[in-house]
Amino acid sequence: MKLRAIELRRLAVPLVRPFRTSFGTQSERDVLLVRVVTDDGEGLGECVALAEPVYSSEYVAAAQSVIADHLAPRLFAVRDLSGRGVQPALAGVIGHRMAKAALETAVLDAELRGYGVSLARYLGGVRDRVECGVSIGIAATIDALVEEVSGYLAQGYRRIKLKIEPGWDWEPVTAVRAAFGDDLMLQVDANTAYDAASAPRLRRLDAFGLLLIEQPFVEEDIAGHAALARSMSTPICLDESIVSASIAADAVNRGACSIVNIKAGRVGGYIEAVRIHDVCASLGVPVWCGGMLETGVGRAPNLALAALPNFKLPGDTSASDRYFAEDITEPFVLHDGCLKVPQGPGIGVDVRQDLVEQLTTSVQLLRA
Ligand code: NPG
Repeated sequence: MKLRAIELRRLAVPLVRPFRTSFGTQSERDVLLVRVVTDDGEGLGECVALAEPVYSSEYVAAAQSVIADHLAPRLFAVRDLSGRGVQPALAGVIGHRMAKAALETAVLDAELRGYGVSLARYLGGVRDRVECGVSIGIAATIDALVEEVSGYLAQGYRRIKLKIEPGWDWEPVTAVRAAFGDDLMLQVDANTAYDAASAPRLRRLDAFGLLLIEQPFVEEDIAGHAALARSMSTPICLDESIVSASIAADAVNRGACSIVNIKAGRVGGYIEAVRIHDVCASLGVPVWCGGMLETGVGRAPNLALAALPNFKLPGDTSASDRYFAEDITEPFVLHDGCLKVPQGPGIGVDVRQDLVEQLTTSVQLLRA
């Protein structure tokens, strides 16, 4: 395939409810859609970078800028481009994995649409529906949290993830266990909000039989996570720390985690995500699919990834209505706690162009 043009489109998509984590509150999604135009057809990807560099160093304006100035020219220079060729072509640029992932997804989408093959099949998916959990932000009060959890359980979500931070950990977990019992699949996510001094507080969470505690410490602190893992019965799961398959293998081998959250955006794309899946499978470490409040364009490939065999725990792959009043694709709807894996060619979804136009805040066109 020869790449002819790339369209970078920013959308402002309101969230149905603000999402508060240890690093701030999101009430609108600043979405960057990447559309590639090739001589064999078009493809689409969504960049998961947030508006501000608070989850990682990437943010959406920087992703747009690095694509326009540094990544696009490298892809335009490739004579015969394929999805698998994107990561090697961009290897000279350090980092910027979310920007690279969006490009790789769009190129894969174009390529697979040409073959008539779904991304799920291409990546090695083995199931046609995946079990879904839901990630619940820090609430204003314990009562509001319990009500929110109750609403999602009524919809059928199979597991609950609570965002925690110092001062919002023991109490919300106690309240949710008291309200919904010990059988509820429950896990917590700290988004790096703790340090070694707070380890005793984290160890108290062992009383609750949680599925896992996600990313308690800062991303670089593999040794700290290993020490914490040795001192707690709750499994440690890493998210922000795991940016490649080699780091995943290293973290597991050093005992820093026994479960891995995979987000294709965080690791530079779906090809690297599959490598992480595979290395974790070979080490006996289960994985699950994270989320970054994606629209349907980003949700569809996440579901394709989550169809792989070592995705053993429900993901943060919630239905469209958990995030948006109206999704920019056909909505993903929960059936019996599961979402269907798209089976159409490429990412398997198309955008509602009228709605996309309404939500668009800017469009930038790059040409070969
Ligand atoms: O359901 O897509 C989702 C969100 C899941 O909690 C979630 N994501 O750190 O994993 C994370 C977190 C996050 C995403 C936090 C975006 C803040 C913004």
